[in-house]
Amino acid sequence: MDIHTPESKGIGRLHISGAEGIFYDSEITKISAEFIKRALTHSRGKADRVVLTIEKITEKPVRAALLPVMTSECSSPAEAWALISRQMQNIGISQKALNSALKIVSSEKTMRGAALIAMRSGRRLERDRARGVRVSRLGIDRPTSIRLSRWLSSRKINTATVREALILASKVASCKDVVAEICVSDDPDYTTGYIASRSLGYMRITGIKDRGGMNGGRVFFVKDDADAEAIALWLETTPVMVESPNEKKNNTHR
Ligand code: WAQ
Ligand code: MG
Repeated sequence: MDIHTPESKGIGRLHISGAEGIFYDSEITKISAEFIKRALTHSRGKADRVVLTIEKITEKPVRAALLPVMTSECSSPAEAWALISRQMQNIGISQKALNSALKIVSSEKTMRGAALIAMRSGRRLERDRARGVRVSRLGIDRPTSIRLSRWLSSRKINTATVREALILASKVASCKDVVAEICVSDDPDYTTGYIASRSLGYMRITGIKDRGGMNGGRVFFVKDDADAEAIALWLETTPVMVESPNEKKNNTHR
C-alpha cells in the first residue's frame, strides 16, 4: 500500500508512507482494512490518494531467521549516533560510509526506499537515488508471529511499527551481501530507530531523532564488490517468510 499527499503547486505528489506484507488468503480483508485505516490517519500528513495492491505470490517463499531483539536507551540523537558509529565500526563500516548514512537519515527529503551504501568506499550504489530500494514481499509465519506477539507484549512494544520493522530487518539481514542496516523512522513522533545485522541482531535505539523531526530513512551497508542491482532485485521481489531461528537452520540468501 502507498499513500500520497495532494499535488501542491509545482511540487507534485509526495509519498507519505507505504506498507507491505505476505498474508494468507483468509487474512486479506482484515489486513486491507487495517492498512487503509492507517493510511487515512497517518502522522506525516493527510493523504488524498491511497493505492492498495494485492498480488498472488506464486513462488515458494524462502525462509529467513527472525533477528533477536534488544533495546539500547539513548537520550539524544548525538548519543544515539555515537553508539551507532561504535557498533558499525566494530563490524567494518568505514567512516566515509557512516557519514554518507548520517546525511541520508538526517535529511527531511525522505526517500521511499533505502539507500545502498558500499561499506568501505561509502559510495551510493542504488540506481534511483531519489527513490531507493523498496523491500517488499516479506512476511512472518504463523507460529513465529504468535510467539513474537507474546514476547513483544510482555515488553509493551507489540505494535505494527515494531513488528513490521523487525520483519523487514530480518529479510534484509538474511541477504549475504548486506552487512548492516540503520533505520530512522520518518514519522515525526516516532523517535526510536534501530540498527541491525546478522551478528548484532535487531538493536532498537531510543532517542535516535528529535520529536517532531520530519527526517528519517534507511541505509543498507553492502560489500563493496557486491552486485548492487542483484541485491536490489532480491530485496524487492523475492518472497521471504521470517521464522524463529530454532525452526530451521539460519539461512542466508543470494
Ligand atoms: N523498504 C526500504 N526502505 C523503506 C521501506 C521499505 N519497505 N519502508 C520504509 N523505508 C524507508 C524510507 O526511506 C522511510 O523514509 C524510512 O525507511 C522510514 O520508514 O523497534 O517506522 O516506515 O521501535 O517511517 C522502527 C521501529 C520504525 C523501531 C521504522 O520506518 C522499534 C519506521 P518508516
Ligand atoms: Mg513512516
